[in-house]
Amino acid sequence: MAEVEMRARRVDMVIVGAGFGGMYATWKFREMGFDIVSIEAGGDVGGVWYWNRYPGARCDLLSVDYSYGFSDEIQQEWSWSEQFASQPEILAYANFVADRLDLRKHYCFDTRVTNARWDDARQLWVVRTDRGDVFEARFCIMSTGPLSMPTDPDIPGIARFGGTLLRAAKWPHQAPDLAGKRIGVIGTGSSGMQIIQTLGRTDCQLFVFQRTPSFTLPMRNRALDDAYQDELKRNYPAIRAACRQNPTGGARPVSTRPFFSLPAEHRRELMEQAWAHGGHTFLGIFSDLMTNQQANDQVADFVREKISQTVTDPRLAERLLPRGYPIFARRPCLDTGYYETYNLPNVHLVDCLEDPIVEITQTGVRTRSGETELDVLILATGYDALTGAMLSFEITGREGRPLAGKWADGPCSLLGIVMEGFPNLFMTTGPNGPAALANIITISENDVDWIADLITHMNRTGQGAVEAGLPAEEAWMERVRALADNTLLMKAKTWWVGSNIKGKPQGMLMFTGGFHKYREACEAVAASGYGDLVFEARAETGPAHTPEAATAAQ
Ligand code: N01
Repeated sequence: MAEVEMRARRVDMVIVGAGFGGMYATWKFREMGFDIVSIEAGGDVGGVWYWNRYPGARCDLLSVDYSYGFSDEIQQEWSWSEQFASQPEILAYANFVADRLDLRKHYCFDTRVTNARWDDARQLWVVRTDRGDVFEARFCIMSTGPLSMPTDPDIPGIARFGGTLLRAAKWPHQAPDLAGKRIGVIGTGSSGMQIIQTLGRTDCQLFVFQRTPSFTLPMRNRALDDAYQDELKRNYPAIRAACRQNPTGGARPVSTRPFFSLPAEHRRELMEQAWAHGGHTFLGIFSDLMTNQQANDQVADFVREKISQTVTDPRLAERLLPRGYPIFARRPCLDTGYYETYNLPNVHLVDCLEDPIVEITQTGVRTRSGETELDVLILATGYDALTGAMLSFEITGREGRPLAGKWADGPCSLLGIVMEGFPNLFMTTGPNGPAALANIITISENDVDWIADLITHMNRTGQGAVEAGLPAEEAWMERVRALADNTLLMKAKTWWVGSNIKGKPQGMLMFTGGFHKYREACEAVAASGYGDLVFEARAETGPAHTPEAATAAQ
């Protein structure tokens, strides 16, 4: 042990992740003068967009919103070609940012953190990787992403499959040749739907294994012309400011109008307009869709009516109708002709509620009624969300306390950023923050900036360590729970509440009060002089002071 520690490289900060959070943290702390090392399991930048190269992968947030606002040079130099960007374009954007800001030189790619241990006496983290590196760092930033730990379904026999097994979240870089093949897709969440609507229109026989039908709304994507781009670039400061005031961290309209405050015809007209307009417009036309069950039912009925009108075979349409949970209580998908795909003769729905999957065989998928032979099987079965990445390696806090123990009944933190018992460890877009419920890039910028201000405060006041105070952490967790309990969100089984993973503690994993309220909460902690946090003065034996530039370069 002592021998390994001898080879440790001392840095100011370890940053884990090269998604949008990790990249921004890498830039921010580099500019502040920190000696940093950033670690990423993938071979390059991009995070989830590096891995998710499946056919049809696309972001369902507006590309203008889903982009960095911290650098005017970047937002002026980059142009989005579509309203909702495709995965290749988002990955190209991540690469453009990495090149433009010269971020790659800070990264160890193809490297996984295996262990992070807090050393109380020396006030630093000892971080080990699967390549045998040991880093000692005063601060550790976990930008590990809310959706970065894909899961296989608990179906027996996956390893037995003799055809090509593909995972949406780990798609091969060399696109597989799927032409003329018999392809099965398990999973009809956002990933599965995008794959189905894309592959269904190609030369193949597509078998969709659907357990829970999801609600989806038309995306109505479009190209962005030059005039629009120019207008956008002129208005970026106002757009970014609006995003920071918005519950979604994007520029989506928000309504204060309760559903039943309008007459039925007017409500219908608004829903028709939202349907025709596309995107998430629907979520912005009434204020109480997630708190009023009757209002939610009526909107769900409207969407079900649209599905029935689109799918020509009424029996098939019936099977595609989402039921049994409130609309928008599972992540709403945005599609391009998803339901129309089922009118194609080569697309076949296997209803796994009626005919459950029994096992994967060497040659296909066996359901109760028989086997479907396949050349290719695609798993689009989701993620161990929010906590999966953080618990995939050992994190040990004060007095040898493991994170897995602290989170045994579900994740807890203050603001999704800091935790009691884990000093100088910070998360961006962590559990108990808005994470996947709002624009991840807006949240990342907020979180990294907040951490940077806190570290500046520590350096100015001679503090060596900081963690969340237990009362403040408990109060935040109570707020997270109470907010979710007051909505319809708890009425659906979804990864939002951990119900997709066997044995995972159940409970809303995110702050549901909206990004704007979350940002206000972050600002309030800072404005109070960080009264909710517990500081410890720098120990004699602690790491050398971070460079003066660290407090000056902001
Ligand atoms: O995963 P999911 P995802 N037998 O968990 C099914 C983001 N995202 O990767 O619901 C049969 O939503 C499961 O069925 P059920 C976005 O935030 C964004 O699609 O458990 N089926 C479900 O249908 C999204 O919410 C974008 O009954 C089984 C599916 O697998 C999040 O990522 C694009 C099964 C999992 O759906 C996750 O989406 C893609 C079994 N044993 C992803 N086990 C965009 O921006 C699981 N399933 C557009």
